[in-house]
Amino acid sequence: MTGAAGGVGTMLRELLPAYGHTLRLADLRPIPDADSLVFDLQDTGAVQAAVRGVDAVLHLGGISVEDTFANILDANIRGSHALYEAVRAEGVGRVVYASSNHAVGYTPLDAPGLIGTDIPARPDTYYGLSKVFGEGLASLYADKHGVQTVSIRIGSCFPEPRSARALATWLSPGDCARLVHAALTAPDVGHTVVNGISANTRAWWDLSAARKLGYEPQDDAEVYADRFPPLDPDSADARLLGGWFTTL
Ligand code: NAI
Ligand code: 15L
Repeated sequence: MTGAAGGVGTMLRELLPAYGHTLRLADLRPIPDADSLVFDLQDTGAVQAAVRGVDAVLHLGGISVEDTFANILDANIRGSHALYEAVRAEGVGRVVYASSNHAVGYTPLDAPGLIGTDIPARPDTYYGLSKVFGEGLASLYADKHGVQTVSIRIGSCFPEPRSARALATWLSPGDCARLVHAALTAPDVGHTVVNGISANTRAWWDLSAARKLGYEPQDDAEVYADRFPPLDPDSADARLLGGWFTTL
């Protein structure tokens, strides 16, 4: 697990062992009270040593918000390339990649029906652009080198929804673990892209690709609805998939 010291990594470190997974943890930062490998994803030698002998990589590491292009280039683009190259060199069978809604953030929300994964890339930031690149790496290494890859376009994965927008985009920690477990274990995934949210009443994302992997979400952000004022219909959060990231 790259990015194991981060928010999602911290939740999944707790939850994934119950599914039978043994974790090797890695991050740029040390993790208090846990054995982990500490290195920058751009350090190709360290990355290759870290993936040696594992069955799969859960790739969460990198910059998780908008930043300068130089920083995104180093951590997310060069870093993810180093990771996939190490996976190829060491014969690792599978990568589950934390992509993001911001890879398709300029998708309008006013079309009828739910939005699937068969839509064009429409990144809303340099960060979202790096997720398009990450999904491209997953496709390339699946086709050219036979690595099984699942790219999960995560909505908003936090212990609880943080905004009215997240009533649509929330991926609960429990559902995140369920989805990652499905992505790690479903047979013959080839190169698969799935949307990653809970069973939210207000969802505008279609989960059929994730369900095909065996994902059965159990949570719904609606139980938090009374915490937030209604979304302004003219706001980016109401009009565009990537919400306020489109305004950055
Ligand atoms: P986070 O920012 O809390 O964790 C990311 C981790 O990556 C950090 O611990 C950081 O030290 C590490 N990292 C950054 N640059 C690195 C480098 N060059 N080398 C090695 N490690 C590096 O982010 P969070 O929320 O845990 O997200 C995890 C992944 O999921 C990220 O890739 C993020 O883009 C993606 N994601 C998260 C969403 C969310 O709602 N939490 C939504 C969509 C995608
Ligand atoms: C993301 O991709 C970010 O990593 C996370 O911090 C949230 O901002 C999330 O998207 C979101 O759209 O809520």
